[in-house]
Amino acid sequence: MKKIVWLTIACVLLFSNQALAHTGLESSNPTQGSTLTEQLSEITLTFLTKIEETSSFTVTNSSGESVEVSGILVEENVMSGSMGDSLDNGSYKINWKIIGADGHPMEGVIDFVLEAPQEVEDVEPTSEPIEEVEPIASNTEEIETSVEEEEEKSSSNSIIGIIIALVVILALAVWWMTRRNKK
Ligand SMILES: [Cu+2]
Repeated sequence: MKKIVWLTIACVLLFSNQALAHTGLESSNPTQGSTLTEQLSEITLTFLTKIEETSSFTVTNSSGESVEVSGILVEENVMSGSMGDSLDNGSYKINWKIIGADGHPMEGVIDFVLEAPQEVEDVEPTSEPIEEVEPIASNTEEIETSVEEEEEKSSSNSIIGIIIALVVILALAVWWMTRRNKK
């Protein structure tokens, strides 16, 4: 921590005659804290100064797993990358790590939430199996695997919702019965 403070002071002293030499994030797409209602195809980070080509970024989902980003490109003060597959709805973090024009390494995080309409039907067949409704009628083995698969998806929310509803109903039933017994 001390090192960073000294480095920052050194940077400010060395480049005080050029106010913009000390790099920081100027703008980004998506912006910090934003909620997207459309699929994200590209991420763009714009910095205050030119950045080193070794600069990079990663994207992680709410479980901390990294999401594929392809073709990260650094051009002057702009760093961009394309999102490989369409993302599931949920919250994400863009973790950027750059070296500015003054050689000062910096990093930061941009949070965003994706709430796009999920294309489930009439989509070209993808490698990802889309069997979210059928397993109810079939055997338990299939249900187990599909539950695992769905854990990462936003549809797990509805399962949690059903479980919560069942627990609430059960609790109410128990409460009602004990109450009745006491009378
Ligand atoms: Cu600096």
